[in-house]
Amino acid sequence: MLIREVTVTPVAFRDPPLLNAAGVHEPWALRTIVEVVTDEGLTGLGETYGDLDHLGKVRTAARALIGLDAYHRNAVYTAVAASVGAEVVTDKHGLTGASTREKTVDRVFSPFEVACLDIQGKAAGRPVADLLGGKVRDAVPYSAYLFYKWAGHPDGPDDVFGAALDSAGLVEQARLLVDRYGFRSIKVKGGVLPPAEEVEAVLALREAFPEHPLRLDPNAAWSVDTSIEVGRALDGVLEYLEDPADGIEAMAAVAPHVPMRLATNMCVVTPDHLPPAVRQGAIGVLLLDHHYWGGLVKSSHIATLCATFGIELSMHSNSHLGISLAAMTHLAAATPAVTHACDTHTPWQDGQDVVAPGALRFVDGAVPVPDGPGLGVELDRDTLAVMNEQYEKCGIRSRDDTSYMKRFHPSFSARRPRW
Ligand code: GKR
Ligand code: MG
Repeated sequence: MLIREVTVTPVAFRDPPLLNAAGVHEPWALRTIVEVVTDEGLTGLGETYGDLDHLGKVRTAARALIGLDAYHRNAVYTAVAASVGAEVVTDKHGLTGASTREKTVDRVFSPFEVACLDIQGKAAGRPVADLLGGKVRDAVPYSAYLFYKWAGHPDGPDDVFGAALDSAGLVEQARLLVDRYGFRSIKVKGGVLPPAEEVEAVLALREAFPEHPLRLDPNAAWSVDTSIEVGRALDGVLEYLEDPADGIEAMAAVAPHVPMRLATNMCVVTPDHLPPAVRQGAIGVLLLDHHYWGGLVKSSHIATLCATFGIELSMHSNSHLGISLAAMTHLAAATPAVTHACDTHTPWQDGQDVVAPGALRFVDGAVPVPDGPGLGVELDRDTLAVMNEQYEKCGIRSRDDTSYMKRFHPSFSARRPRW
């Protein structure tokens, strides 16, 4: 099953002004859609980041894959690694931690690996979850991912979600997402307001949603002392506290002094980070993300490794489209150790998608695993063309929440720790 053609298409879709420790989301979010076509006429889909440096690497790697066998993950990885070279690509926003060469290669490899698995599944007439060991759950629970946000982008109209700039706003936003999607757990993106106000918001959510597990993620905006103070103030309230402080050492300094597990998608983001994190007891939950952990198979191996060391698993997300949601769902469905509801930004896309409608839906806050062959989703080519045109016109080439925030609040600083 030889790879005959690879198409790489950057896309842009509307994104609301979601606030975080790095700044605020720009009006357009970027992604890259990968299509791998084989000599037998099967097409596999993958989705990855849209930042220009990364896109360049994905395009170069695509050319290196022609003629390889879609079943030969190792050969595909080797070809991607050779095409990436020694350069290390880091995100401007810094919300997924430091980069290394391995993480750079893993990020470029991921969409091709997913596309090859999609092809293998289509060839076998089996869903991708079957290629990962078979599903252990029929539907994957996701969390309502709350953000403080402005009512709309300063240069545009208000969006359908409205503003959320205090506890009452967040509770209202939670109601909207829980009513619309049926989510059964809630995540708050913190690191935006002074920690005492974020504690108050979490307590307000606890009162409004007494049964929903809650988690708070300030993206390392706090010092060790602040992290301990917040952790203690939320004793018995949080399922886990995500990335309160910056880096393995700081997390290890916080962990023994707070009552809940610490989770991360920032201080452990590549295999090199696991040994020191385990040795120092820095984390109790890892948020997997196949987009930077080298695809679905490697993520599933990392999950097994984490379980060995008593580290629980959840899943991280950035703004994404349906190919990623399908891949995340197959991975979580086939990974028994993922015991926490996964994160997704899907609601914030408000229906925009490159995937044809019907294959993905939320039922009681969970996405039923698509049971068609491969990922079980198909491209909507008209929407792909529209989103590619949006990319060409939008002028954004790399996600830069900090510069966008500074246009409106010049004194804003994304320094860590901020509090
Ligand atoms: O979309 O603003 C965002 C999030 O802050 C995202 O970029 C983070 O990487 O969701 C992520 C997280 O859990 O840290
Ligand atoms: Mg996080």
